[in-house]
Amino acid sequence: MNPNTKTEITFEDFKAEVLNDYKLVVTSRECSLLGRREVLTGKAKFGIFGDGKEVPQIAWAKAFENGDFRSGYYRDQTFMMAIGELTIEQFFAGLYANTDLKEEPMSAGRQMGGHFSTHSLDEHGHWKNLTQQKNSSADISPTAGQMPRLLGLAQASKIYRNVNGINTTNFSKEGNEIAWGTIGNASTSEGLFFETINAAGVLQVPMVISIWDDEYGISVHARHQTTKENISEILKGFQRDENHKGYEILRVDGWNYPELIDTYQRAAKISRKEHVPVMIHVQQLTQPQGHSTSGSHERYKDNDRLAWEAEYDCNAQLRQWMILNDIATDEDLIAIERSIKKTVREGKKAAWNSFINPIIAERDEATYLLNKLASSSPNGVFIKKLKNDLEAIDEPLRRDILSSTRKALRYVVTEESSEKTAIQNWINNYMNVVQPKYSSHLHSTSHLNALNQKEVLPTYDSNPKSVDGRVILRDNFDAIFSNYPETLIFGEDAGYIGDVNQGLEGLQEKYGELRVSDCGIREATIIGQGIGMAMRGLRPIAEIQYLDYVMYALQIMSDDLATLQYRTKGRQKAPLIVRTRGHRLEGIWHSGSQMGGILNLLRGIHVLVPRNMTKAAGFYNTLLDSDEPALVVECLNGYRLKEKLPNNIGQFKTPLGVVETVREGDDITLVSYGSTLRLVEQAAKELQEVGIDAEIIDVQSLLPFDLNHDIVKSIAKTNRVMVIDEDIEGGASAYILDQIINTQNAFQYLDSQPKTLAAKTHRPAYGTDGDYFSKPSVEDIFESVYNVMHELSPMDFPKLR
Ligand SMILES: Cc1ncc(C[n+]2csc(CCOP(=O)(O)OP(=O)(O)O)c2C)c(N)n1
Ligand SMILES: [Mg+2]
Repeated sequence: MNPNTKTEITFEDFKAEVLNDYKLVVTSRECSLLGRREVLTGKAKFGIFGDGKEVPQIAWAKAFENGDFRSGYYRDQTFMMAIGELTIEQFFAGLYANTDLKEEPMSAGRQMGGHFSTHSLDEHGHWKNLTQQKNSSADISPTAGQMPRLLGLAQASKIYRNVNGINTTNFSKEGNEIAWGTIGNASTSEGLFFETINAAGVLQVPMVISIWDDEYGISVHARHQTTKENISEILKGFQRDENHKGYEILRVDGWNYPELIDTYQRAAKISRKEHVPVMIHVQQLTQPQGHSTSGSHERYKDNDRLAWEAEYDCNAQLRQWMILNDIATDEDLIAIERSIKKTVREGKKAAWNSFINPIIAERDEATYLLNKLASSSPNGVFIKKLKNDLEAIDEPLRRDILSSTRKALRYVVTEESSEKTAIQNWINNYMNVVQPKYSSHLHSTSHLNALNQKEVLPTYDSNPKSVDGRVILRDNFDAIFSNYPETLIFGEDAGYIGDVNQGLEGLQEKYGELRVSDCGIREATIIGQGIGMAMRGLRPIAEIQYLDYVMYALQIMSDDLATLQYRTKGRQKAPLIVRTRGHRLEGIWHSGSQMGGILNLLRGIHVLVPRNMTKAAGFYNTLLDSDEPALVVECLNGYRLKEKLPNNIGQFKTPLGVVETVREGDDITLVSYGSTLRLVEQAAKELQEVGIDAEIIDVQSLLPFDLNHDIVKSIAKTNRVMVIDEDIEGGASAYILDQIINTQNAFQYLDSQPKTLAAKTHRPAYGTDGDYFSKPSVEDIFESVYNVMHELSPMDFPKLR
């Protein structure tokens, strides 16, 4: 029976299909075997392959339809081949790290082989029609890191099926798409796995998770990984029944071809139609070549296990089954295997040539120029040696080319010649061309890049109402939800009560539980929901209740969200907005301001720190008209502070990477942001009373940072700078100072030592005094600034204490 058309097929057709499947699994295996050799002979650096997992992936591919999404890991090469998204040449191009996206469409060589993806965006960054292609979200290496996003990919189908008014053309056909996950047995030990499994059971989304169980995680056996050594056994409680929603849990042996096909068809039917999550525990899989090219499995598997693995190798079992069922003879299969060996070898060769030939051409340019330089220089012998050494490299890399040419310049440093100019120009040009191959696309390069969004100022009636800051946010979210049907917000307490600070008050009632929703306490998968849904065209706003708890989600934001554009060279995006609130309030876990850690880990995500709710609302409006991810940190102590109510709610936009001078002065530039800014403003007033005229700059946007270099312009006037921040020393203040000194080159203007004033190294203590003795106070700021002036002019500013 053809599962798609439900029509009967002839035995001949059936045979042809099985033979095709066999060809594919043999091709995939041959790639793995040859891939390992390429690493061992030094042509590639590292290899991790899909051998031993081929047959289940064939069954899975048969159930995978256009519009569906994969979120998996490095064992899935056979599946990618089966859905037509990975050729032999591309497999090897990945292994060699070919930087040409046409040759290596997974990541243009940025990720090690075995990290798969498809293109959701065209070369201009515009969405392709995802319903007409088979989709794979881009893999990451951290085990179970594929799980949080899987949840969001599945939830998108639920939103598309049930929320009216969204333009679904490119993304969904009535929410019929399944998000298919894969994970290794050992990686199910990760918290992210359990968190995702629970959340998908609660949310009831069309997610099918396959667990490839080979009993090992590198060398560590299941007895050290999983209670009862059996993940589906211990997850039995998730099984749905007549009275309770839950999972459909299926088990199948990974070498049993007909049962695998049946299992995957059943799983797809349940999940696609009913939006029920399904777990398929695929047992008895093997690793014919061990875990990766880093070592051999003979070190940790005994002879019995190795013999069992040889017998139950899924490809060998399929082969035997085909012979037993008269689908092919041994001779037929030997012929097929031979011919595939040859095809794979040829594909490998072609991939190597298209990797190495452009580099050899580049090397030839370099040796030509080196040769000319050598003939024109008194130091020619040394340059000649560099040239000869470079020429002698059989498989040159770009590093070799640059290393030789850059070193050559040292020999001619005192000379002037056209040959020298030629090679200087060549190196500069070469670096301009080559560096982006490794560094481009950290951010969106489409016309929707957030930096293209122009500022729109809030406007006010002549007598504006003064309201609590949270009212401005609430009214602005209201405008957002009514203007953009594809937006949705979710988080702990974000639904029914409208968030802990009432910034979403009444909005669930107005826009429904799917768009304004409560979540379990599970920050990593809240972010995962956002990543997955954003990858399928929705505009999620994921709320993390407090900045302190971003820590739980920081790993997935850093590893997955922040790297997505970069690791796909701009072919996937997740314009997720993460909303949180932080900075000083109370105690160790409600007044954290770990901005230094965030800045270090989230390059690729915009990090915005508005000082009030009007600014924050403006950032949301900017971000929704752009296609990039961002973290917005609202001031936890600002929701009840009064702000003027703008009359263009939903329209005004705060630009990214633009600072604001909130007070002008001549003596010193004070740079700060967020809640601390209010203290700096107060200190500036008091400093004025003793004759110190401070200029205050609100950074507002930490990433990107002051793109117009306005801070250095201020320092050119005041000749002094202090950065004030409630993060610890060496945290965000060090980052800001580095930007000012190194990027903005402020050193030349400084007449006093540049200073930072930060919080104490310990976490902030509870209570008003705890705050006073933990974070910079108005007096601390006053005295620090005063001391700068004292050092400058002790007569005018005598010692305070
Ligand atoms: C968070 C994290 N920890 C450790 C590793 C190193 N590592 C890579 S694969 C692996 C074992 C995974 O085993 P399993 O999930 O069973 O998948 P298999 O390789 O057996 O298919 C480990 C420990 C990693 N990539 N990420
Ligand atoms: Mg395993």
